[in-house]
Amino acid sequence: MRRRDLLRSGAAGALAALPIGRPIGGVIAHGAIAARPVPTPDQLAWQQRELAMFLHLGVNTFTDREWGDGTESPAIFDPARLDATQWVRAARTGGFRTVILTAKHHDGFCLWPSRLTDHSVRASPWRGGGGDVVAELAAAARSEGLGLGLYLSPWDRHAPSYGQGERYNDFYCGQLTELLSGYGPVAEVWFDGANGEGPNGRRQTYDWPRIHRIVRTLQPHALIFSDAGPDIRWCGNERGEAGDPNWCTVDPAAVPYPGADGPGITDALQHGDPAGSVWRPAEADVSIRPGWFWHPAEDERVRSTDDLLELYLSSVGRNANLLLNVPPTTSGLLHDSDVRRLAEFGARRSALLATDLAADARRTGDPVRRIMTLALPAVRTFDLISLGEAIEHGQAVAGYAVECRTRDGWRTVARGTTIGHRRLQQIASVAADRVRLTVTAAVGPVRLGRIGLYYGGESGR
Ligand code: FUL
Repeated sequence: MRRRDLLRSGAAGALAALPIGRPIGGVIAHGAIAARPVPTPDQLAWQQRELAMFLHLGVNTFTDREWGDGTESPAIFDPARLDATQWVRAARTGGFRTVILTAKHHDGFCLWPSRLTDHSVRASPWRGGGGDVVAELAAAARSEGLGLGLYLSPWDRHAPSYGQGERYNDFYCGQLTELLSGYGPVAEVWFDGANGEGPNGRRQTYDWPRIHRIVRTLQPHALIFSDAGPDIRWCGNERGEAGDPNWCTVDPAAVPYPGADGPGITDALQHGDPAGSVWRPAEADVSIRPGWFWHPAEDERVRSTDDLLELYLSSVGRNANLLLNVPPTTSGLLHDSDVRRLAEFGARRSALLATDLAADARRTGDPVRRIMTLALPAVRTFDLISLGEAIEHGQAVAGYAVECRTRDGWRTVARGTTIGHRRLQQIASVAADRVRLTVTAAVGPVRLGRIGLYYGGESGR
């Protein structure tokens, strides 16, 4: 049954009343509840990384467009000052742990010298035709300790074989093989759902099982992103907003293939499904500017630091990862404004989360009543609560409340739905010496992680 049906059919009460695991001699008894999905070690590590940076670069950078039509000449591609180390350092300073490059966008132009097409950097004036953006980024990411991700658009508006079934699938799988075998470890492979017409007006049916097999064989630790997973799902919008609630579990039938359209799909991507049979956490992608590619007219429209913090709260703070796009300019460098903004974002986020006011609290738990109490050594003022579940055991919390003991007695300061890896909840500033978290609804055994309390004041907003 889908989540919406659960709620509509009145089964929500049953959901809330589901028993949770009770410790009996150190063992969690799950009663009649079937085993719930848990992340693989790679999915868990991915979710703990929280932040990735997207890099959209290609012929569009030079035509000032968002989608090329495949007729662009490689002669226009010349990012003469390209410095992947600058990109990676800017990402690291902002706290990003992975960089994901558009190795090929919908226009079909390849940022690596693919042996399968002439439509690549090899035909461009950049580095005299001897350059390879993927190689430069892979080397920079490795030396700065960041993961590498690659976006290879299935939709190719240049390839003559596009729309010709097997012929294009062979071509696409060949390109994927080049990328996954030539550049060391790849952490994430990003499959966009766009499936438009090719140069001959025909559409292509992608061979997803074959594509996935290639990734699994060549890069067994790489996670596959697409609307339909299988490892990471799209959050359902390009605004960087995860749903609330947001489950890491999904019903795999809800979004059967990338780019699937129809009623309920956005909802399924946004919220996941508490009854879902597979673990498929959400990634929230959004750009630091209005467009994905660099446009000079948008240099004044780089998101503010406040805005980036809001994005962090609406993605990572809602149990999703944030994939923030920062596009290189025609020079091949990130624009100064973007670099500055990334650094400010990193500094503001670190300052906000630097002091956990609950670090020295005495914690007492009542797992049977699903309550955890923090006794602070003194009255403390905070306005941000960080909650987490130990998701290696799955995700179970469907509702919670946070109460605080203030000068005027106990009062509820926050209520919410899912927690998952992380739930960051801003509240009106409160001064309290006791904090109580109560899980009000759960769909399985609850394993709470740490509770953190922070104070951002004006700067945390
Ligand atoms: C979309 C694409 O069409 C955009 O150009 C961009 O690459 C975005 C991340 O995905 O579907």
